[in-house]
Amino acid sequence: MAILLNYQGHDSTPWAEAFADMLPTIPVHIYPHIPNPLDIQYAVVWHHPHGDLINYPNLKAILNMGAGTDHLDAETELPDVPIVRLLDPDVGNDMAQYAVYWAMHFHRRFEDYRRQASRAEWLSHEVPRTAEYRVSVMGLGLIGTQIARRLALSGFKAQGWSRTEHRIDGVDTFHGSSGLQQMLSATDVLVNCLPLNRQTRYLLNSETLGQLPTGSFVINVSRGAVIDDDALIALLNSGHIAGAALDAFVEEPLPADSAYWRTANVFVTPHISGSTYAKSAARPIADNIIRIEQGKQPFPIHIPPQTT
Ligand code: OXD
Repeated sequence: MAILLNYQGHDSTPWAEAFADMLPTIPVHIYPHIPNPLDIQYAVVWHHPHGDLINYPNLKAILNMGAGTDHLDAETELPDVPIVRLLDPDVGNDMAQYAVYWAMHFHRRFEDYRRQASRAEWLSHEVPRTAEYRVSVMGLGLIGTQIARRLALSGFKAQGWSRTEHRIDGVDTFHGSSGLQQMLSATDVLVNCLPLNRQTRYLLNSETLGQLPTGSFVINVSRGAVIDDDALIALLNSGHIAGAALDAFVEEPLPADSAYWRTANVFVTPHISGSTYAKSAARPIADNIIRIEQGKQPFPIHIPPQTT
């Protein structure tokens, strides 16, 4: 038995060390150095080359090294084994901090104070009470829920939307298409936390983003293609949307000629809202391998969209 470790574009060493520590009896083979594909029972992957996973006939599970599964969902052929998403509370914690940071930045007008400071200008602005400032999370999966709870704990009027009904203590929740419209029209800051799939691609377009009140803000911590970039840029340029903090893009790295780099009040960050550290993230993956070896269900299992 062996683990295939394929962390494309990143350093695999800390992961191999963490697994050697947590699962000392299972050898770890770092892609593409796989002495014998028949040995591979667990594929721990991030952005593996498409088609590679069918090369391991004894595979028992695919363990994704991230929360987003869009790369796996885009596969035309996958072995018939469970796909397990990464659920690392440290990643969710960082993403929640990112959302709270930008919600505060927009609510308290810190950008205005930064500009004023450059002119030595002492001028205060009135802002809505924090408890009335409506910060809405789209997507109430495990991470979205963690973000919505943190926004509520930070004193904001936290709201959340999902396709089906969810209840979260301290968060006003909405669902379905009428719920979406209801929430968007009563939002000061929208936080996109939706996974990318057929239903969510460009869900935030000129119609839906246009339902946000004038002067609202957008934060994107999930995937670029949930947002129609042309629509968001047009709404930013017209002043309907007052600013955006964007951490995910259709093409990454964001190309130098992207209009986002040059649009006023757009803050681009390079997909860092929730960094994944081997020290914390290897633990839930190792625990899932142990669970499967004990004949138990791993968690959380991902159901690819084409089978739903
Ligand atoms: C993830 C990511 O999905 O880093 O985990 O984007």
